[in-house]
Amino acid sequence: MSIKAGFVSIIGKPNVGKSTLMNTLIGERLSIITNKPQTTRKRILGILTANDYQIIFLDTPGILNPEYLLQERMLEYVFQSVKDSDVILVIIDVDSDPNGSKTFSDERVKAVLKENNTKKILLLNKIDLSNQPDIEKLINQYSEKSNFEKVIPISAKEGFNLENVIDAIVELLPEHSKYFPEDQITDENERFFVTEIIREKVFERYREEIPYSTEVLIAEFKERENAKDYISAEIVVEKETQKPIILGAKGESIKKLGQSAREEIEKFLQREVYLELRVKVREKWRSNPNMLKNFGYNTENE
Ligand SMILES: Nc1nc2c(ncn2[C@@H]2O[C@H](COP(=O)(O)OP(=O)(O)O)[C@@H](O)[C@H]2O)c(=O)[nH]1
Ligand SMILES: [Mg+2]
Repeated sequence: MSIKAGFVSIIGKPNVGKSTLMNTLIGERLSIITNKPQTTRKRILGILTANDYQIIFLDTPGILNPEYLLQERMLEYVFQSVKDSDVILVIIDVDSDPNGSKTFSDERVKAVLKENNTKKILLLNKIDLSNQPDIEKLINQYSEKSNFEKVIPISAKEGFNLENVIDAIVELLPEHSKYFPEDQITDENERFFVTEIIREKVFERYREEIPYSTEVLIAEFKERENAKDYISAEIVVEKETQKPIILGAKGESIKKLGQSAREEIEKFLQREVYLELRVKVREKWRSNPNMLKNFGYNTENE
């Protein structure tokens, strides 16, 4: 039997539902999802294996104009993913822009796709929030003038029409043996997902600049005999003034953060853990090349 396999990047502006789509397709919460833009910072891999195909999805950070070095690194992940792909899924959010035209003419998205001959599929997401005539208009509009192989309306959140997305991808993939073992769903380790879960809770709990100024590092991750796993994580912020905000009055905020993160981590790891959180200040880490490197924001040419 011939097998098709390949890499498929998911790209689009912030908040259109890229991470939701990958998680729904893989059936695991690999990528963090919030109602705030720019939560995904690196590219996250999700592997979907069936008898006759293997699709390796690359969830990427939202495309925007970088304002600091971290965002430049994030954009580099998008370019790299697109370069490595056999198929590109471009997502737009039909709810935030019923005309669609403005969303897609976004210069940044165009720049990423420019001079790229990879086959592309356009996904019109969040159709659960839109009405039928609007969606049909959009489909017609894009089918006519674009160079997409297919235009597919979906709801990533509700799982609507995703079989069609899979079929369309498989059709475009090259014949190739599987890249990963059948039971593997990602390439990152438990530590990475623990930091992502804590970051997600930071996004849910704090406002404005705080989540964007925060990085999470694992200081210690110990499996213990006759005791729960011990995880000690550092919440790194950019300024002294952000520290008391994370802590909250009498440490109430960080305590709640720790509780909700621990519950989610336990669900993900399917075992109980003891989670300790500390706050550290690393002045302007988002603009510091060395710190970014230490925090794992590597670029391909380093
Ligand atoms: N109603 C609805 N909301 C969605 C859908 N897909 C994603 N969302 C929501 O849109 C927000 C952004 O989703 P996320 O996956 O983090 O977007 P990303 O920034 O592109 O990765 C979250 O609040 C999601 O719950 C959808 O199909 N329908
Ligand atoms: Mg995302």
